[in-house]
Amino acid sequence: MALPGVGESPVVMGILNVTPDSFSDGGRFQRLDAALERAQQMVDEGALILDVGGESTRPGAQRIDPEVQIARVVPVIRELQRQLGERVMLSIDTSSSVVARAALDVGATLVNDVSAGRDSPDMLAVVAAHQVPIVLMHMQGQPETMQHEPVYGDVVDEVCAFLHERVQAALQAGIDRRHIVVDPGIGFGKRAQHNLTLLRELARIVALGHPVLVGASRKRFMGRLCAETESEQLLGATCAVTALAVAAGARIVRVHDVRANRQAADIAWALAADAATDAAAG
Ligand code: PMM
Repeated sequence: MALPGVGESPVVMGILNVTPDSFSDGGRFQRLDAALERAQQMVDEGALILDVGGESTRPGAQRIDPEVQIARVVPVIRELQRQLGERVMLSIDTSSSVVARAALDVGATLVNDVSAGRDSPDMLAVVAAHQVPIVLMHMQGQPETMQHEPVYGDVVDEVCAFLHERVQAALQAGIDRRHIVVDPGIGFGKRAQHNLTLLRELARIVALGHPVLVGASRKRFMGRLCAETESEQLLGATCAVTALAVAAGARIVRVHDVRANRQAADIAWALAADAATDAAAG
């Protein structure tokens, strides 16, 4: 399994949070068999990447010791590699290089680091040594406090400059250019207006020249916009963002509800391809 190339259809990354406090899974997938069943379902629904995380990064969440994260994710990734490793990429969602290394050792094939390699000094070197892709995400602050008054001059400029700097750091550490994915970090130290501006101007992030991942699934700012208090009721909002993000050039969408978002991505992709055909013909 490889990352989607230029001109290839967008990829759905299914979220498999193995945390007791995940706001969207409610800790239901803590047990190994339940996690495996959920993973199989997401693959059947069209996920080509599974993102396994043992630490919640929702606003206000406490950091979890690497040992605890490892105890949560390693058995799941080992078994997923055995059962589904031929069909999907297995992503480890962590900013700890210790956890990343443990996950890579049992078969993870991608690292999703919400700190973009800043939390662990050797994260980029670990990823380079394993020759796997990495997602570099923008976040202002830390999950504990990031929603306390986030401030930007021009949010798109600042996110682009940050991602550019982290891409350079990854390249310097020896990570292959084709292995770098960038992510504006929807909801990470951003007000609703910042998230909207980033989504509206996503093309500027796409122009950085790396596949762009968007993770908006069930995020709080959408609940506020749609007057919806339950995160599990945000499927329509999530699909709308998926379609718009794919239309703007996003290559990977990170979601809880794979089937519906797969459909939204497919429609947006088909429309974009149709427009490209029309433009070429006329
Ligand atoms: N969001 C969450 C966790 N990990 N990783 C990336 N790359 N992008 C995101 O937007 C992102 C992430 C928080 O959402 P969750 O608690 O529902 O998993």
